[in-house]
Amino acid sequence: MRNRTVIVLGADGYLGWPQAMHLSSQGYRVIAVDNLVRRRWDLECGTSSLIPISTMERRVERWRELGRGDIEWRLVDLTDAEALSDLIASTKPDAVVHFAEQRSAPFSMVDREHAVMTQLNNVAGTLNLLFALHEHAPECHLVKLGTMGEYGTPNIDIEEGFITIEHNGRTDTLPYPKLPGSFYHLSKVHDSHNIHFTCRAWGIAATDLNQGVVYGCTTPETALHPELATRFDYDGIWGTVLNRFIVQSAIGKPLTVYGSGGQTRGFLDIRDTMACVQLSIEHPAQPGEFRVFNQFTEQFSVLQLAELVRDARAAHGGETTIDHTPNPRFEKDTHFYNAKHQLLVDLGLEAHKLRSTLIDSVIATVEEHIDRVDLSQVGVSDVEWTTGRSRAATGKAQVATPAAETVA
Ligand code: NAD
Ligand code: USQ
Repeated sequence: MRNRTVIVLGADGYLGWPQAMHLSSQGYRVIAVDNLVRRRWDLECGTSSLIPISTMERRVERWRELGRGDIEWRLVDLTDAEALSDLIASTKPDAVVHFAEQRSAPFSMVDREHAVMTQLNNVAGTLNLLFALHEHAPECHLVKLGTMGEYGTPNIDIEEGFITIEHNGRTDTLPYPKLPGSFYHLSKVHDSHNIHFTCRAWGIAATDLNQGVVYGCTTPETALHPELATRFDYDGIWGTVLNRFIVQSAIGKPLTVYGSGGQTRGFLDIRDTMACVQLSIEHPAQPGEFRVFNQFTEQFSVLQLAELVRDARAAHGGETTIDHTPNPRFEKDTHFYNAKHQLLVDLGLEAHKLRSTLIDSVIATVEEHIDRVDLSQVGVSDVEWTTGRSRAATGKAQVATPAAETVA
């Protein structure tokens, strides 16, 4: 499988950049693609990565200077169908790893404009990709990042993509029912349906990785040089829960547990994201196959995570308080949760389990960049799920769309 061409879409992002380096280290020819819109969304939200991040040009240059190989950088917007089609036609990839979406649930819930932009960007970008693959690289394996949040929190076990149902004496295996909790999570459900359809109708080979919440910021490749670092978000829009709790704890602020903290989710270490994507590429789906893997390694409730962070801090003499704040989201406060996650293990995944040493090392990274923490971004997110206003109603600035000029 090595020496083959892999396109990483969304390669300027938290996961895309380390994934591009990881695959390059494994001997793949890597083409790193992004439209840099995330850097513009940061400007719009007044947010920024805690860890300074270099431009894509600088990153790939540093990678080359360190003798690690060539990562080919291309500025392409997935909503530009022609540019995307040209990219696929000219590179004929063996695999495409698709991270390039608007991935924040709170951002998608700000108002009508953010909801529409999220779904246009994500659903249309993925559709453009499916058409480009069908036309120019029909053998290519699509590895698409979905999300565990597609399933919601049903009161039965969550299977990996499909469930066998017996109904009125007949039996069938069908896509597992979806009950997502934001317009962002809904965009992933729409993607899954579109991908599944093109597998059946056109013979596309696809793996949908329903990933849980990712934590951590260090991989063997990001650790090589500060200019190879990946972004680390901690604010109320982009920061995921464990990363946020660790930053809050490092700066002595209370941990913002929404509600009772009984919301249970699947989690994984960023190094396991790298491994799962590699395993998926190395064991590709067959033509016409729509394969779904649940990509997480452990389940935790939000309160359990807060307690883990508090205890890790206490082991070093630090004190952390846990605040139960009203939940700005619309989600079940406590619920049954048992999601299967066996298929990637069967392919060879050896999970990094969450340990206090990992929490310690992220706290150390935060302390290194403590001057960059914006205290106004650390607290409870100010996006309320039930508001559902339009920009005109809120009087806020225009949402940045992918088609506008990009920022380096
Ligand atoms: P991120 O925002 O850091 O990176 C996404 C990248 O995609 C950005 O660099 C952005 O500029 C780019 N992008 C967005 N729209 C684009 C377009 N139209 N054309 C080209 N590039 C575009 O997000 P991330 O945390 O790295 O997440 C990557 C993927 O993994 C997303 O699809 C997300 O839904 C999924 N995922 C993330 C997590 C997590 O915890 N971070 C968990 C589960 C799933
Ligand atoms: N939460 C808190 N306090 C906080 C922040 C979050 O209690 O300060 C809670 C939320 O209410 C939620 C849980 O923590 O119940 C997870 O929230 P999150 O912001 O970490 O994760 P989420 O919004 O679901 O989105 C993130 C990524 C998204 C990915 C998803 C995986 O941003 O791209 O798809 O994790 S999953 O949750 O499995 O769908």
